[in-house]
Amino acid sequence: MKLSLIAVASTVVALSFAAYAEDMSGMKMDAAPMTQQAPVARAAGTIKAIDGEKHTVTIAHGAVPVVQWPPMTMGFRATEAQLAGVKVGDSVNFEFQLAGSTATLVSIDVAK
Ligand SMILES: [Cu+2]
Repeated sequence: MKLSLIAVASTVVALSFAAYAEDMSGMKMDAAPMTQQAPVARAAGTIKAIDGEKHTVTIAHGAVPVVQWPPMTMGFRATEAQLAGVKVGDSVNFEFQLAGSTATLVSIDVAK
């Protein structure tokens, strides 16, 4: 963890590391360091709602230890193509990236 923090710090030398550390103070300490590209997490769940206007899909998902989530029902940002491939009630396996409190789908597949 320390080594990866040092690696991240060295990539943001153009920025103030003090400000960076301050931004991170509200985050869980064992969460991955925030970089331009958040790590991709995987989860499984059931589609509860689809909003084609807001481009969100509400999924009741299981626990996601990598981001310290218990099972919950929540919205994910999704592309039109991702929304077109699923319907309410589908069991899905999906990948997402978390940026702050916004979770964005990377991929979503209906479980066979
Ligand atoms: Cu969640």
